[in-house]
Amino acid sequence: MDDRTYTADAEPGDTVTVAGWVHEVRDLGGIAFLILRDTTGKIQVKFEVEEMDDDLVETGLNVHRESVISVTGDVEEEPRAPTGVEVTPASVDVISEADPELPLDPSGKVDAELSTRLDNRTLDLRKDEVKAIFEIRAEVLRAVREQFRELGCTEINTPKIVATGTEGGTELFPITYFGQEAFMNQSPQLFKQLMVGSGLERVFEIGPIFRAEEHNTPRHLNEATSIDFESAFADHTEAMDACEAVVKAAYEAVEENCQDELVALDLADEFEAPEGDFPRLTYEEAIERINATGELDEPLVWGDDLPTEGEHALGQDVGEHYFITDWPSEIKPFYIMDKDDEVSTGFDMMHPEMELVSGGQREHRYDHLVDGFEQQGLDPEAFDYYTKMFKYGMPPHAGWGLGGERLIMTMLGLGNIREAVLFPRDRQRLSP
Ligand code: ATP
Ligand code: AMO
Repeated sequence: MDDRTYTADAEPGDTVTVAGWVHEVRDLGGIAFLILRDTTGKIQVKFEVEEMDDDLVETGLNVHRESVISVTGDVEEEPRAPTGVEVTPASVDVISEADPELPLDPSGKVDAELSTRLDNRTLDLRKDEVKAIFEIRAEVLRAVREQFRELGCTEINTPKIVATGTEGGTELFPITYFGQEAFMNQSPQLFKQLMVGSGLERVFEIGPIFRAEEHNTPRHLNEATSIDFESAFADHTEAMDACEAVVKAAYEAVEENCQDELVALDLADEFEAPEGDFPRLTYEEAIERINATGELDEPLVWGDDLPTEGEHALGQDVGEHYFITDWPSEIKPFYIMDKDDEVSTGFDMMHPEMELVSGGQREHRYDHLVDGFEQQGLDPEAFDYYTKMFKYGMPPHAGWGLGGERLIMTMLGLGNIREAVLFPRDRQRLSP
């Protein structure tokens, strides 16, 4: 529709054609108002029942909510209208009539369960506060890409159908690949490492990861978006610096460019980009601080993974984003470089509510890498496509993976990670 005007651009004195959804019809007897909504906002359309053509009034007042219509008419100033202007229609065209029985109310006056909302995402995203999440998500990804560019990274895309897993502790989704066993990729881990040995040196990828998590939790998805970084000639501290820069850039971009969306989410007053360096605690300090909170029944000992309640207690104690460094080697994956017999270069970056990032310096020495596979009960032969490249000149390197939805979820204080995905995949949900 070339001749269409967005509602936000309709100025008094203009003759416009506005098109969008019927948000609401209010019939006050002699006068009636139709509120038309498009992606830029809403505009009032006024029907003076006695003075206007009967067909026009009938069309305008009988159209069901959420139908798609276009209205042509003159724009006038009207201080009592929600946006200060209104359209007096010369014609109304019903383009796509909506069923009067809506599965959910896009005006938000009637609350709907999350599952009803996810089943009807198209209608759900007509709400300003839901649309705002995805506008912010897009801004975060834009800002993250820009920050990676400033860090000198090249964007890569790696395969999602693979022959082996990498992340122990979470299950793989098996698929059949021309009669051969294959899996949906859990992480671009091995491929991004292969690339830092290739001459690209510093890479990032934003793409889906697939994890057959058994449980339904508010912070796990079966298909998530991983933001991955990997750099040659870097150690874990440089990887942490890059991680901090990327997370801060995301917050700063939202603060700067998404004020309308923050208002829609009722977050404009409280939203703050993190300032200052993220504290860096060692694993040992972390478990001591968790134990000191007295929140756990059993105190943690060296080698324990941090349980969810422990992460939460520590998050409350620290009160801002922070890193946990110097994890025990035994609970970090085979590809993480050890500092000594017990301690690794692995790190996690935490939001007070949950883990956002895992990373570390990588083992780039062929013999150590192959030994590491064996120690974790993995068959090095199956990973030959990966390990063999470590025989032909692999620089020291480090990197991390950041959960995209967890970043959005924690940034906006969403209670459920599914709020940050258009069409989430979980135990119960395979469509839409
Ligand atoms: P990892 O980082 O170890 O590869 P992950 O990203 O799933 O796995 P988190 O989600 O941060 O790790 O998990 C932290 C803690 O949350 C775990 O130690 C465990 O206690 C708990 N947890 C992890 N997965 C689940 C799950 N599917 N259901 C319930 N609790 C879980
Ligand atoms: P890890 O398994 O810790 O590390 O994953 C990195 C980050 O990805 C997010 N994440 C998830 N988000 C939602 N649902 C899930 N099921 C899910 N699983 C993971 C989390 C997590 O912190 N290869 C390493 C990264 C690296 O070392 O570069 C890895 O995948 O925010």
